[in-house]
Amino acid sequence: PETFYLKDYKPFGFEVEAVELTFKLAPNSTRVLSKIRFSPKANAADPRFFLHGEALKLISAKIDGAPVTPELIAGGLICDTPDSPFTWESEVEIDPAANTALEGLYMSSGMYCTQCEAEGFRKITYYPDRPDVMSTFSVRIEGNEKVLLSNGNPTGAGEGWAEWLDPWPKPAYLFALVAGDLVNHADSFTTRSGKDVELNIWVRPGDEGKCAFGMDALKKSMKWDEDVYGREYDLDIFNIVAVDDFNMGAMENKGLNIFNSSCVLASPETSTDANFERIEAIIAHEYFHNWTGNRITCRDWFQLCLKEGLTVFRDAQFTADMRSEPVKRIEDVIALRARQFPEDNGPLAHPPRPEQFQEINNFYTATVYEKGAEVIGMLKRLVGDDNYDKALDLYFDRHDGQACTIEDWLKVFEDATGRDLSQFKLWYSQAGTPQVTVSEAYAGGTYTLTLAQSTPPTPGQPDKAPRVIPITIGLLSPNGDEIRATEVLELTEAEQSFTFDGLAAKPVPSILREFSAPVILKRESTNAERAFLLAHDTDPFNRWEAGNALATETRVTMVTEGAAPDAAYLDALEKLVRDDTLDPAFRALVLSPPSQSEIAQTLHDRGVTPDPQKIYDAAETFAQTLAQQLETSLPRLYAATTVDSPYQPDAHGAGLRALNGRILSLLTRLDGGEQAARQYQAADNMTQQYAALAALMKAENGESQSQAFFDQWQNDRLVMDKWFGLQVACAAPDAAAKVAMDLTRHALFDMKNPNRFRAVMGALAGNHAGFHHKSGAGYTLLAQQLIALDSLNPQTTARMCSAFQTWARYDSARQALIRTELERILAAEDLSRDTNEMVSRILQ
Ligand code: HT7
Ligand code: ZN
Repeated sequence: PETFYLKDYKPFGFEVEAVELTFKLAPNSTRVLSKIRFSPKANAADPRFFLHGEALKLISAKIDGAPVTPELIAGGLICDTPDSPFTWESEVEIDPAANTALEGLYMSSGMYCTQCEAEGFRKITYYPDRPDVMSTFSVRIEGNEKVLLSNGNPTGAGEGWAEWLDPWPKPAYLFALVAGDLVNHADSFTTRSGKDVELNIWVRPGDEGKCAFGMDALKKSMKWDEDVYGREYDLDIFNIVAVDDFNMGAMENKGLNIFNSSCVLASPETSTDANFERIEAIIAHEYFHNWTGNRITCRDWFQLCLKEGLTVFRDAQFTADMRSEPVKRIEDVIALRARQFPEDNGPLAHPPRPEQFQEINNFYTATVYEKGAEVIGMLKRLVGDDNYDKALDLYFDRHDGQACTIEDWLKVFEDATGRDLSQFKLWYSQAGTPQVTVSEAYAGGTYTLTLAQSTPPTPGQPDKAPRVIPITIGLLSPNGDEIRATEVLELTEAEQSFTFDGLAAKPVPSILREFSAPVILKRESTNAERAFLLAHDTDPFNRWEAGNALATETRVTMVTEGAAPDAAYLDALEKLVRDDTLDPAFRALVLSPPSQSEIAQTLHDRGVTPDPQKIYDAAETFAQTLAQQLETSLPRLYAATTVDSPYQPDAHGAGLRALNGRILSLLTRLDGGEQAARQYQAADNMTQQYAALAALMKAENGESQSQAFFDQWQNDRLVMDKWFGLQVACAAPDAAAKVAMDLTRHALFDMKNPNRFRAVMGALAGNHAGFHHKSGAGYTLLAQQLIALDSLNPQTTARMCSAFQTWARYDSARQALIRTELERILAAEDLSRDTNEMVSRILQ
């Protein structure tokens, strides 16, 4: 397969002045007519008239009205063209009903919909399908469906047709079309300059009652972007459509966002608090793309983190403002460590701005998104909040309507602040998670902190240069008072010392407050010091971090030495969980153990080969011991955290329910599920119903409730995804693969639906001890399923291959089993480019 390189970028040789598209919809034979005005650029680096096209049946082509016969080549066509501006016309036929890859124009539950990012538009018509080619689009849709939607503003409609005009020049990846018998939840928003915007969420009939929360989130996002970034919406209408079959979460098509129904539909009865929080964040994310992604887009796909990192950063700020800043930060760091750190420290490591790819869909990664956002967080911390605001204003002023690069982005910060960012830029080009080693000295009232940074080699990058790392720090006195408030140290050398004078005693440092940089901090510490920080640190993130470190150390000694759970840690947890002055959401997070996969990574980092079964046993023993220690207080805590008032998906209620759920799971270890069964019976919302079912299933005492759940929800796809996933997630290590396999044979299992496939196979990969069971049954099942899915949906297949990325952590027997399965995938007939690239990289 061809490899594409950042260094090879050449602009397209033609300007595209305007695009006119006509769609004549038919499930197996949709006709797409295009009329495009091109003008050749003077001195073009690449003067070829090459239009991308895939899986298209060319019916006719004309230039300036005269028929032409273009040469069809791999990936598109080339054609001789005049030297002056000309009009290109083509007619192609496509087959949306046969499109199971869910890229281009496809059908989902009887409706037509599109997904064009990154390179799906070329499956709709011949076009320069690259983000630096921007044009206005006018679209006519002919079809019998009740609702016919495209980007921009509506310009006319009649029986069986509708027309749309998007006046804002955009790349083809932002094109969208939806046609179906849909119903809408309508509302409106008045922008700060007084413009009325019509808002709609379009859904399948029956789902109207699940739109109110999403609509409210949309209006909050519109207001927030005006208040915080000064960004106003720029069309007369904003449409959101919910689609059942979708490869990712949602897509920011201009004026017509398309959502995986799991990321927009919500009701108290069918959605958990976590679902509500995620929906709010994704609606905000897609809306924020209107400026960071659509009005200012990417020059090429190597620059993907320009729009994704920034937009993730913006949606995180939004969630922090809507909910709790520390809780959001802790949640994000948990996710970063669970998804991005393994990527950055394994065979799939790549910089936030990769320099080569075979299939760009494989680079919609945690590194591009989440590390991309972390890099922006560091930049903001280094330049300060006011300078960040100045730089962003300059970015919008200078680059509106353009397709930009990371260089453009950094230049704006340099111009706005006068700061040289050449060293900072390494964050965009170097892969791998830096390790920062801390050593300390104290003498004569002066405390000296020495920080040393190094980044392990990653594929293609054996050596790394030191980066600029903002390290936040505060100092506590031995009695727990904060004696130095948070300040930012700029680590720029391989090793650097910082001094703090005038101290009466050796302080306790609180380092990397708010997780100021995506690094691994290495510092000798003791459980006593961690417990001290858990009790006294004024920075909530580092308080949680101290608890997390204690939890990790306890697990590690349980696994490696067969030790009992650390008594001091159990005491600290007990104190914390009973402390009603603390935010319940925070207490729930402190009570949540580090993932078993994370413990496996920690062991590996310390030179110990992780045994997934031992890690599982340690987790079970710890939870059982904690439950026993809390025995007398659990019923009271359970009662005190039970929310009796009518369900509201607000942050406070969600925090209480999260804590209540943790307590219920501990209680279930002692009462065998009595309380959980009562909660299941009484629950009037999905959060409590699901928490009770999960506790019961974990205790292997939930068969009747699982059946009842199925009976109640079998017609609700999204709730059924929960049912499928939960059974695999709760299965014991020796049973998980079998449970998952049986579910793939269930009448409601549908491999073509990515949500359902992920519910089962994603849960298997997430059941650490089950997936890595020594029998290898988990590996075999996943490989079989991925091979079967690849011919239908390469994008989802390739993404799920990352379940194997941590294989080098494990013992040689497991490594051999995984290698066999990866080689089996590679040998599959007609393997997609997507999956081939992923598996080859994992095996390298
Ligand atoms: N910009 C979008 C990324 C995307 C995508 C979305 C849905 C289906 C396939 C997709 N490929 C790429 C989503 C986002 O980051 O907002
Ligand atoms: Zn995005």
